[in-house]
Amino acid sequence: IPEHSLDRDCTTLSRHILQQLNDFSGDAQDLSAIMNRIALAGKLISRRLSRAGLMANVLGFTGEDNIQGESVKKMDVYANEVFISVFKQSGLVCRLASEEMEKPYYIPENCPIGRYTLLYDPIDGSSNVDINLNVGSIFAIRQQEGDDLDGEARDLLQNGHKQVAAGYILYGPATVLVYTIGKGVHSFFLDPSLGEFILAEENIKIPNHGSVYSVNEGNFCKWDDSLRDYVRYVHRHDSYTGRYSGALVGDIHRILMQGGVFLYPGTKDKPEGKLRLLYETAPLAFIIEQAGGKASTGKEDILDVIPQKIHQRTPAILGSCEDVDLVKSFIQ
Ligand code: AHM
Ligand code: MG
Repeated sequence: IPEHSLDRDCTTLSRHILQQLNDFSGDAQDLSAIMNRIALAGKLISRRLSRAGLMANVLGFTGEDNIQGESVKKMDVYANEVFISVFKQSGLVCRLASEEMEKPYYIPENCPIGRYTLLYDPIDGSSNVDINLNVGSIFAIRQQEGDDLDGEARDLLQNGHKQVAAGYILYGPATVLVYTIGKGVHSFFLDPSLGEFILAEENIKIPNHGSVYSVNEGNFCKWDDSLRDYVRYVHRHDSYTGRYSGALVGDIHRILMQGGVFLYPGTKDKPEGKLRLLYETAPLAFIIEQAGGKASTGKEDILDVIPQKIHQRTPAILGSCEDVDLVKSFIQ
């Protein structure tokens, strides 16, 4: 086999990150190792999801509520723990903060040497699990600042520009991992026979405009007039089509590849909307901006928002530049 064909067909995730960083310094090695662990978590979750209907203890609820007041599914618990366990003894990540845990989890054997923190939503769109539709995991990596002696993780209360890497794993018909380390956006497909994520597309660029708008119109009556006017505008124009799956990762992936806009606005009773800044909107904003799109709360760029608390929510408008600007023109 000629060497170049191997290069083309088999660029693995870890190799890609090292190439991207173009050096073999400690930081680059660390980042590559962290991404490898995230990929391992993705493989484990993907494997479990693919056996959902065949194995006991995969589908359904645990009977408990999480810190967000939402019913916890067995897959939420499993996936949350998978991310913790892949980082045990890695020496890299001392803290993990997730949507499912009230406070960050500290891995004793990695603290304080592990200077990175993983922020993640283990299963995004968990209402889709029981009906065998796509779900995802979302992640971001930040570098720890200060010693966090009191375990309050206050250094996480900074804006999204502090993310050194971010991405998501989409568990669809195939499992896809999309990541950025601030040098473009790249996608990888999981080859189950190799157990490796293989490069699919480098430097993905989101189209400047797309026909899709993705929003839960069931909330129409709870929105501000400005947003209702936007949706009425879209209804009047033939060139738009609605797509909403109930799983953010899938909806964002469609928009990243084909253009359009995803919205989860605030409502009258919940002005901050539903989506969490540190685990959902900031990582996805990093991806969308790196792909040449825009990510806004309606008032400011999502990446500029400084959270007051780790589980903070923000309204979200993400997607193609033209389409995000159109939504904003109604809001302002
Ligand atoms: P989850 O992480 O608890 O599953 O919640 C986030 C999900 C997103 O994936 C999706 O876009 C949204 O919640 C759907 O919410 P709604 O049913 O209110 O439209
Ligand atoms: Mg979520």
